[in-house]
Amino acid sequence: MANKSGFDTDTGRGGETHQRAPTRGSHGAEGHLTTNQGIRVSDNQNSLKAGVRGPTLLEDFVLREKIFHFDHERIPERIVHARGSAAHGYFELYKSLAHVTKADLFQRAGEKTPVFARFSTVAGGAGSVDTPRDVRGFAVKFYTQKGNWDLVGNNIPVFFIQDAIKFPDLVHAVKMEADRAYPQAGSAHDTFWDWASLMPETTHMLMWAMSDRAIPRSLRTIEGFGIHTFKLVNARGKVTFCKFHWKPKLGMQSTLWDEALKLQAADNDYHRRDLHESIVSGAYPEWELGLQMFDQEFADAQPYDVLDATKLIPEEVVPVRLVGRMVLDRNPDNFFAETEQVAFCPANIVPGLDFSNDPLLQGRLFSYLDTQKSRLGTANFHQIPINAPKCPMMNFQRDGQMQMNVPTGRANYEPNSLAAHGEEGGPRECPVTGFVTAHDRVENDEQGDKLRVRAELFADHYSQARLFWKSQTDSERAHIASSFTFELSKVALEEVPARVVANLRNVDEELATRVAAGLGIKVPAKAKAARAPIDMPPSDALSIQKNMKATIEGRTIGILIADGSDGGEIQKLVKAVKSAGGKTMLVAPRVGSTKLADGSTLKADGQLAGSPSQIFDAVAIVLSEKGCQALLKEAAAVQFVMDAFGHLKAIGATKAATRLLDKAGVEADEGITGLGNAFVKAAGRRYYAREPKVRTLA
Ligand code: HDE
Repeated sequence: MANKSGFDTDTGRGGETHQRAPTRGSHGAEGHLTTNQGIRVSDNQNSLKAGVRGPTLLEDFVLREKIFHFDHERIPERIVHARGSAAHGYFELYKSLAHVTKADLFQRAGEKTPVFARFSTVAGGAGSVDTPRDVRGFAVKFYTQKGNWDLVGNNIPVFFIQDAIKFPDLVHAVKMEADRAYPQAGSAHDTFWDWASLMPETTHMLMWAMSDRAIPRSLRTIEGFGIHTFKLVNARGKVTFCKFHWKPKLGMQSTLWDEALKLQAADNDYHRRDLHESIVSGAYPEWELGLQMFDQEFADAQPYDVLDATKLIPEEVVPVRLVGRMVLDRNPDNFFAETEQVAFCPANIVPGLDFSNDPLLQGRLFSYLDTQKSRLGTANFHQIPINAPKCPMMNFQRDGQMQMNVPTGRANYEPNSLAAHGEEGGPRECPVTGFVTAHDRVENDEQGDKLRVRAELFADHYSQARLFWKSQTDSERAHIASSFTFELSKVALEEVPARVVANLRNVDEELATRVAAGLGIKVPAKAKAARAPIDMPPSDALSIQKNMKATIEGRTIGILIADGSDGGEIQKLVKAVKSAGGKTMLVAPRVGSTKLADGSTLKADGQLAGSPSQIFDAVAIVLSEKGCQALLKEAAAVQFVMDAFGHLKAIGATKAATRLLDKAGVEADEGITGLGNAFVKAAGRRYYAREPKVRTLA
């Protein structure tokens, strides 16, 4: 018979209509299950009912508490940068920077400061894919001994706009369109390009966003930038201007557009998984922190304004001094508690650093604190462990929703004389060690007037867009022209593509002509430039391809095998890749068991149908004649090889696999090798020279 919990005491089996899980008190249990009030729960399978088939009772506080909590598990996602992945780690200083900054974390060579870094896309929602064409956020919280410093940057050194007042317009335009709620994570649509085409100040950033920077291979292979000019302040109060850079240890690496599109289908979580798995495997992601330092005299002599976030300072003009490294060596324990609840804020700076008057930065100083109140629901969000400083924190702020601390005593105001009466008096300000705003004179032509204006050099919208274009390789230029063409081909508002091309004519006539030809439109009259662009010397540092590392360190090689493959050959290859710092993944038509040449069986890591070659950096095709014959009939195998070739990857193959390579249209070049060392060496690169053979670019 059924007892009150629906459990058949006679047979030990659940009844037909009220089954219970057979795991009570068994596998992996640790301690007693309780409610949030600490009451032990007797039955976590059945709600309380009036009779076996009767209605559920309102008094079931166990059920109500569980569902109540579940109903409120989500918080508002970030308005921008909603999709993100993060990790813990440390920053290690190479050499003391005491001569330029008194910031505590920059004083002692070799000292490590704990960090939490979150990477993100910008436009998509929290559940969107990892690989759209988009800017990547690069936000780092340094838990220094003198308070938290947040360096909240992107993987592109400039931004779309110059003044914070345009940010809501930018974000509204780029996010999914208001009425139809698509596209969800990309800029290739009417409203973005309508807005951008009317905002010439976006031109430089558009060049970057249309380049391969916006389709990175891995979060581990992106650069990071603080973008704005900041100030370093030393113990004597001397100010040095500074721009922050992060340089990835693995070098930069991007995907191709066709590959990025196919990655969206192959693995929505491609970047998140890559970050997580690399940390699990001990291949810790690493970046070096670099500083570009300059003074007012330098700033005054440049043909651009260092307070304008649409401009960069070429590294060839002010070198990037590498001052330390960041290593991410620990995955979050809980995504929600850490990655979701982390609250970055550019206003979080420590003594020794300061803001510049960049009008975009100034707006950000307000926005982030404000947004946290609406996301995390309380002014006490700094008490959440991931946000709390790791140094002492004392003040007279009290109460508020979700106050987690229990402040003692009566001293919730200052000044007070309670200490004189034997009571706790609380902390006091310190003019010596406290944060002091760096000396700065607010000056403008009309001293003292309140003005809604921009400084003169902000009007130059094209010189640096041209600098970027001139600094790219031919292949990178073809990618940029093709992305403009692709994105604008998705725009239905007729006059918009022409408006973009009219702007591009101020950047480079050839670029404008290529985009117009790609779109099949007439080259329009040049847009009137608010300020005539100038020519700046090209900067190699702006190109990805000129700065790639030929290495398989941190990369993954897909090895396609089938019945009849040679186990010895597979093993040799796996060993060679591993000793060069790479990872391998065996792919076979059946994941369970592949029958090798010697009759033994091998379990693959991935099934061919679900492991297309776009998830790998290079592929090896290890087949016997018989195996090759069988795979000639597998569309996924042909596609595997065809995409690897089309995505300009190295392909190493056994002689017996030749017919499969032929069927996939593979033509010989430097990247097509046998197995062995030649392949391991070739696998560290992409073969951009192959591209004209596989696709027509603008
Ligand atoms: Fe942000 N930005 N932003 N932004 N931003 C946010 O803060 C904002 C800008 C950046 O991983 C929001 O917590 C304004 C530039 C990153 O949690 C919000 C302006 C740069 C992240 C916000 C900018 C960034 C954000 C959304 C123009 C590169 C994700 C939720 C004045 C230097 C941080 C939140 C993370 C997030 C506002 C422009 C980078 C709404 C008003 C420029 C990496 O406060």
